[in-house]
Amino acid sequence: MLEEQIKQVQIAAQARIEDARSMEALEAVRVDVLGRKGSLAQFSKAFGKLAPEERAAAGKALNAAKEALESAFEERKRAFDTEALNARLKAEWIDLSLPAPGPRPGSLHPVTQVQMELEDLFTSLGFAVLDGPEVETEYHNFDALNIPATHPARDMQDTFWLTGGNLLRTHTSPVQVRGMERLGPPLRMIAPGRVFRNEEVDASHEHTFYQLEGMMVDRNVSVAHMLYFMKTLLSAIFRREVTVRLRPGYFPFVEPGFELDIQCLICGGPGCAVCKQSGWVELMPCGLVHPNVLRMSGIDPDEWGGFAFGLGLTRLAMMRYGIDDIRLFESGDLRFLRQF
Ligand code: FA5
Repeated sequence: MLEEQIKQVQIAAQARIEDARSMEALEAVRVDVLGRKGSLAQFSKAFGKLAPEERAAAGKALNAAKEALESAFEERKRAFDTEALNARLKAEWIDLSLPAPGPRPGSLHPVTQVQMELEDLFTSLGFAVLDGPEVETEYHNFDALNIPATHPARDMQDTFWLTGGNLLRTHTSPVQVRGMERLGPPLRMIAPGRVFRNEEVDASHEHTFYQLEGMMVDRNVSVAHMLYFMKTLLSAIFRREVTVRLRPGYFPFVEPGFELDIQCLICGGPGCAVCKQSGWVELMPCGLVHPNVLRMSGIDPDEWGGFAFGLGLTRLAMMRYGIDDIRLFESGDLRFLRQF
């Protein structure tokens, strides 16, 4: 009688084990049937009331049912384990024999790209490309450019001074001086490079930025020559009409001096953070080289004359690529750099 009931429980449990679709469902069946309060444990309680020979037979049946069910559980559990392992192997499979992806190719910084285009252009026009030190002497950065220590124009460029009297160059103009000293007239040179100022940083002002100096010293050089080269420069970079304006500007190393502004290409004129709501961006101050500057570099101003300009290279790159914040250039942000 009891053996019959045990058999029934075993058959029902066997069916539930086969139907279990997850580890959790299987565990629930195990607790129901084999747990301390499970259906098989209930039978043991009834054993006390049985005659000894019946008890022996029922005990045997109960043990057999337990063993059969335990091995059914084990088997089903192994099947789940194998299934989980196969799924993981499939998901995490990698082919170790494939070649490594290799380093991601980099690209040139947008300022470098504009700089290289201008170097090509000016080389084709007979200009030498000169380099100068970023740590400059006070003489080359200021005095030789007609800005003695007492001159108020020193305040126009807030300077990082170094111990020992040198400084981080505030502009590329000292390379003009070095060019004149080393090469003498006639001279056609450009000098692209990094410059530094103790600036209040905003959308169009950085403490570290790039300029490109241009200089020509020859006989009978006029403002018309200067305008020709500056226009050629702008049309090479923009390859379309851009609106510029020329207005008087003061720099102690040129006379007359001018400021060449470009109509802001970020807003197109109505005003924005880059042009400080004016519609114009200061791009390229310029002028005819002051006789004192020629003289200090050993060139006779009665025989030779020249022009010079100081292009804001980083600002030019902003206008060229429509970049509305100069701080992006030195940010090192790869999301920005990968666009070029
Ligand atoms: C000069 O630096 C003169 N050396 C330029 C010059 C050369 C004049 C030769 C005459 C003859 P200025 O301080 O204006 O001038 O700077 C030149 C250009 O650099 C500016 O028109 C602007 O485009 C850029 N610039 C100046 N300050 C910053 C800054 N903080 N951040 C980014 N660009 C700047």
